[in-house]
Amino acid sequence: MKYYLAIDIGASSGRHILGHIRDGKMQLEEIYRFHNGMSEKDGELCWDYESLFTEIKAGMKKCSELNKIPVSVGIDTWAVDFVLLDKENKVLGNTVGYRDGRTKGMDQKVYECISEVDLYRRTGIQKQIFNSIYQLMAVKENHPEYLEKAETMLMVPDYFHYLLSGIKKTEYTNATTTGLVSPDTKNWDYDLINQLGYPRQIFREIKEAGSVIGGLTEEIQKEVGYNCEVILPATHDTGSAVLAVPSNEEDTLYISSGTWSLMGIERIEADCSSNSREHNLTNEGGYEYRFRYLKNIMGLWMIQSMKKEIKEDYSFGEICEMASKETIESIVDCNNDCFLAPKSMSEEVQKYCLNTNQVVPKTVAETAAVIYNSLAKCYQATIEEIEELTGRTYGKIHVIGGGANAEYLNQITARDTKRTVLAGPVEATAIGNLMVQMIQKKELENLESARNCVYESFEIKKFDA
Ligand code: LFR
Repeated sequence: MKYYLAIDIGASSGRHILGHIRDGKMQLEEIYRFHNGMSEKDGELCWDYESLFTEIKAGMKKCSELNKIPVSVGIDTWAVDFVLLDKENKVLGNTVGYRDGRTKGMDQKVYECISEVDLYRRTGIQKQIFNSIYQLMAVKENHPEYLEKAETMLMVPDYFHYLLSGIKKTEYTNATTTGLVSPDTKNWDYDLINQLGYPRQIFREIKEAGSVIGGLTEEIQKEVGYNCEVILPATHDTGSAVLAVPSNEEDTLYISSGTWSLMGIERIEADCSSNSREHNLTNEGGYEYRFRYLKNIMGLWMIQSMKKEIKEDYSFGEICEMASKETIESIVDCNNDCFLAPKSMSEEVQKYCLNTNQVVPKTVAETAAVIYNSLAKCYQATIEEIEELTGRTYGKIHVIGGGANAEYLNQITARDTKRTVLAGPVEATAIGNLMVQMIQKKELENLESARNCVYESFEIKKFDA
């Protein structure tokens, strides 16, 4: 049996999933799971990459214990965050995460170098205040010495791949989320980088998803008990997840539902028009240079944050079930920046309802109901925008990722959008990560047959409009 290892790290947890193909179907085995989150350090919201890497190795060791040694391993994480390494390959400064407030006002600093309109025309990346382009501006403003000392900038999964293999490469799909890559050349936009005054030598060679970058270093081999290849998956988690949409139809609409809800379609060409910019749609780079034309919607982060604040230990399933019994009709704008990193999510939702003269939710169930209903409304508005921008119509919505388990949200999404919702697979990100490794190793023929394999292998639930 040939095993492949996907390490998928999301904003709230990470997991090691071993995959193999048996009788034409993909089989998954979750062998390790660990917690993740940002915490405050010196007043900044930071990730803890050291402890994440310890977890990465611990999960890899598990393969030895199980005697299931993978042929290859690939890591995906959320996007936009990076490390700057000095000449000794040490991380410069705090490992600040994208929800930190350091990017406040950095958009204006960027627009002093290039206008917002020109920036979108060149990169096709929607404005999100946390994009790496604005984070780098924050470093330039507050810690210019880090940029002076930096030899390398690596995105988070690239950094972990480097720690595993000793090789520094930048994977394409995640690189595009920096807002510094050209959708035409698929390479760093060095003119833009110069215009912004960022040191161009720190940006490493970009490699396509599916590239083999090497084996494990000797030190790592000793620690985990084996050697295997390191293959770049689509290292941006959304890039991996969207590969696992179980459809080869032309007009396929998806929501990659987890901490964020990423709603959109796949395209061959990027749309960098002003119309597209005004609707704040993005053109993220994908596997085989396809583009994910999508919108970031705040997503289940709102539920996750609320869950952390309450004393009761409800599961996500219970919260969803409780919300389904409520009748409150208040709606918040999920994409309002006030929900990005509030001190208290429940209070922020209440404040929003109060300020907009709507019924204020008081209980956990009511607050969850407001959040779920607001998400469904936002999905409805987003479909309309995408249909208008593409001139196509979409009859179904594929919901993939952890959020595909949220039954009530699936039901109201079908109700509000008047579209059939097809929910699953839940482990889309790990599956997409595995698909790229398996295609590279010729276990699967190509993306089309891999998507057929996903369709055959995993449960997909249908919710009628
Ligand atoms: C989802 C995701 C989104 C990205 C956001 C921040 O996990 O990767 O695609 O916009 O996190 O990195």
